[in-house]
Amino acid sequence: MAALVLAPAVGAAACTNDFDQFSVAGTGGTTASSTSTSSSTSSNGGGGSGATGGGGGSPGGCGDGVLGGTESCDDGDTVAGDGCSGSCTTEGQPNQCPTGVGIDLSPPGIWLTDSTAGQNDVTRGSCGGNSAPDLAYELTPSQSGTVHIDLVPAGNFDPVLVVRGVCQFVGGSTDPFCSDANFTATYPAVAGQPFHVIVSGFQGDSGAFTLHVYY
Ligand SMILES: [Ca+2]
Ligand SMILES: [Ca+2]
Repeated sequence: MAALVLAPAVGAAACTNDFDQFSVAGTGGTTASSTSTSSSTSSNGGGGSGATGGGGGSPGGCGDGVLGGTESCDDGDTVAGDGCSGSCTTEGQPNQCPTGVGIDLSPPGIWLTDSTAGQNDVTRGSCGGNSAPDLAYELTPSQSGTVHIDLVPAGNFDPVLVVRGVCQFVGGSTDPFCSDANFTATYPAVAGQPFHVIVSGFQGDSGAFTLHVYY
């Protein structure tokens, strides 16, 4: 079994500032499929496509792998029962633990957006998240490999991002990834072995976010 150590946990530092530099706008840039290495025209690589949260705009289709204006998730298909419904709404109950949401994680990955405001306080991370509402997503990888997790909080939300095998916090343990300051993580996914991505709040904070989990 692979060691659970991944990206260095940066959880130690208490964060004092709001993350004003994180804007929800413009998170769509990484989904482009091209990995062009060389001399292709730079006009293609731009990607400032305005997939900002509220507005909408063109990236609308459910199942196109881009989070559109009214979608709460997009996993690149319109198949139901895999964590993201055929109309791109999140399936399951991410405000419960250990149930969480059962998501079939297959390439390229899944976009999720939600808010912890008003949710249940169901778990926490080893670096924080006490007495804060949480949303917990259980993802089952279809294949082994490095999975990337990017969390972008909206507005002044001061989150805690946790990535680990189980939903519930195990007292005295240290999570493979837990941070209130660094919201980009990787996880060594093993096919068929579920893991959890948990969004909690620093010092009880709550708010909206966009989450991208991808290979
Ligand atoms: Ca979409
Ligand atoms: Ca689906």
